[in-house]
Amino acid sequence: MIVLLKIFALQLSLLFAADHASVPNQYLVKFKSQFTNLTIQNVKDTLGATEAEKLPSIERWYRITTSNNLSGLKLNSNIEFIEPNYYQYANKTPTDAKYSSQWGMRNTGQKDSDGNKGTAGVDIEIESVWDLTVGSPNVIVAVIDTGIDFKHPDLADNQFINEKEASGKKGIDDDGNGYVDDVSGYNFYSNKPNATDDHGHGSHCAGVIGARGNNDFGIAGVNWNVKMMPLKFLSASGSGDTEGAIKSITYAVNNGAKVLSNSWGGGGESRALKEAIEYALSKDVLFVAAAGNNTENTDQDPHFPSSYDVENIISVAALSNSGNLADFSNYGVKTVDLAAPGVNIMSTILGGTFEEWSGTSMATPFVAGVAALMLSVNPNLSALALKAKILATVRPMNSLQGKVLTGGFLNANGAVRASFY
Ligand SMILES: [Ca+2]
Ligand SMILES: [Ca+2]
Ligand SMILES: [Ca+2]
Repeated sequence: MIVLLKIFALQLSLLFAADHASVPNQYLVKFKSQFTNLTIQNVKDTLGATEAEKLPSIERWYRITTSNNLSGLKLNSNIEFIEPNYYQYANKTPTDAKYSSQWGMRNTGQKDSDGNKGTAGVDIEIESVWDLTVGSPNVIVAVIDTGIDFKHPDLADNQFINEKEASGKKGIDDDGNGYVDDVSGYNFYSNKPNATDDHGHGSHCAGVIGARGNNDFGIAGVNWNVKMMPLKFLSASGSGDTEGAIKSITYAVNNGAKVLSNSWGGGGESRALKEAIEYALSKDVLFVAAAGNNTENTDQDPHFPSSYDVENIISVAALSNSGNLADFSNYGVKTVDLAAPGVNIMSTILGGTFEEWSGTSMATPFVAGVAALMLSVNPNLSALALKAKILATVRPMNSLQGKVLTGGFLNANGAVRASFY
């Protein structure tokens, strides 16, 4: 438990380093273990504080007021730990200009771009998560798709960079991973390092996972901070082959991704592709897959890769803003695990712009993004633990009963709060 809390504390200090407003002149101080029974006067005298109060239940912690500054207080040899008394914010709402269009994040009953009125509260309940974590640059999510346009200003900050290649020599495989100059993912469609997006689909998915949040621009991703690794195996027209998919999966697994977001499918059943997903399982990597857009029961007519019977696959159906299964979405109580927002989803596309798109493709990165948030608070969670917690914390909906395994849709708040242990 101590280890987890320490990790969490570290995350907070990393994540909020840029915007950590605190109560003026106030600090939270922990005295070293030999100081178990200090009086308030002892505390004030030791720290030059004008005021002090013992914090309840946690040992040797005091909140103090002093005009001494933090770096001066840190020199005091009686102190084990000291931090500013940070302001905390309930239900953090980001400043992004298009946030009010993101019904999947906060559904107030607003209309989507087709004029469909939402049902207030049908969202992934993310705002209370952002109070705990907005993600971590230590978590790598692979987007296996048409590439990602990192020239997009809302995506640029969250690009995965392979530092050894970035600081290495052109034409040399500096990190010895078998790929030359793979600075940021790989393009298995053209067999070259540049995995930028020439379609838009991969960038749209990436925006859901990790568009920079709270930057006054565009949208907020599920993660405001994360590293997204683009694996491009789909062309400018959105098609690719099984070989490219397999190479993308194995590259992502071998190069640090813990979550793979797969908004594609529809090919025939492939033993090789299934074994690539089993390889991901063997390396403890989660495989999130779109259930497909054919309005079919995939228990009867399987859709691949989402219908492969491999434990690390989460298969995702699409939910509308009124809380119904999308009319195009596949379903199946054996082969589809849960639903997530997937109709008229506002996200990043080519040219630095934004559009609302629909599909189980759009639902999938919500789940992949929440898995990344879970890893930001507990990097030790296994792929199967991530899956179990995501499935156990869905919000049940009548409209999803008999349609998906859990009978519910993604609940980020439940999933992340279940991730600390
Ligand atoms: Ca390399
Ligand atoms: Ca190189
Ligand atoms: Ca933004």
